Amino acid sequence: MLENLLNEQDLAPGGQGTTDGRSNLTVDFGFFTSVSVGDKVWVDLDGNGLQNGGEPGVPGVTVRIYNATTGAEITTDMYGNPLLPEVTDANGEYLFENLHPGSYYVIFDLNTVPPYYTVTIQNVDGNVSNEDDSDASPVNGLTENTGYIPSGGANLSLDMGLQCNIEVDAGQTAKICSKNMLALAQLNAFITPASVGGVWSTSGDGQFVQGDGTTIDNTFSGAVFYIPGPNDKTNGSVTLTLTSNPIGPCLPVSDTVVITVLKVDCGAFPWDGN
Ligand SMILES: [Ca+2]
Ligand SMILES: [Ca+2]
Ligand SMILES: [Ca+2]
Ligand SMILES: [Ca+2]
Repeated sequence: MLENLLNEQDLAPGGQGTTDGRSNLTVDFGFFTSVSVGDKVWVDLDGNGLQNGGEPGVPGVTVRIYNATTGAEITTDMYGNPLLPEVTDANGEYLFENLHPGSYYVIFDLNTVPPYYTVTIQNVDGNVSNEDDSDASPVNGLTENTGYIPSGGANLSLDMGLQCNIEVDAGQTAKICSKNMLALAQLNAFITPASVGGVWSTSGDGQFVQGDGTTIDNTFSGAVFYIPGPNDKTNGSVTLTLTSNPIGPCLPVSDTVVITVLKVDCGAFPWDGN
């Protein structure tokens, strides 16, 4: 890489000394001061596409940097040392250092973003130098270009905002007879992504149990049946609520489903509609 640093046209014939007799080490000998590109992945809790107070950083996101002119990924720094992809730190920050002056873009590796996030709105500011807006494409994590960063400069504007994206659906209404258990599978409830997990709760006095019909378990992954309680039978219905687990800065999300509890013993006599 050294040959790239020594810009031949800035050297006198033979490569000795300078053409104008005045020494400008920065230009004449290519001793550029390096430039930097960064610097943040954060949770855009209010979804406005900008970094606001109290919005935390997201660690563990891989970022790669590219030459905006050639489209080539940058894999060595200006000193010829290997330049590895950055991974955002505990504060959600990354920084590529020791780069040649030039124009760059980065690609945030969306495969390294936790599945309960989606990328927030892009470029609400529209200004390439805005250090607080999100520049990443929600489709592929690609940012805009920095524009030319001169020797000694830095562009810390290439950021990506993420929004919590957890969907909870408690499923479809159902009817059960008072002495029967409700098979929760028939509700077709879901939490997306499933890895977030969640818990069931009831407005009544019944219990969630595992597949053995007796072991109490209100987790979404563990509960198989709902057994209506005395009040559920008296009321004739009960509301079940499915709530996602809190994860990172993402708040729990809930949905409800109403279960009709028929005041009949289905096994004893036909239901008369009351
Ligand atoms: Ca925000
Ligand atoms: Ca921008
Ligand atoms: Ca920034
Ligand atoms: Ca920005």
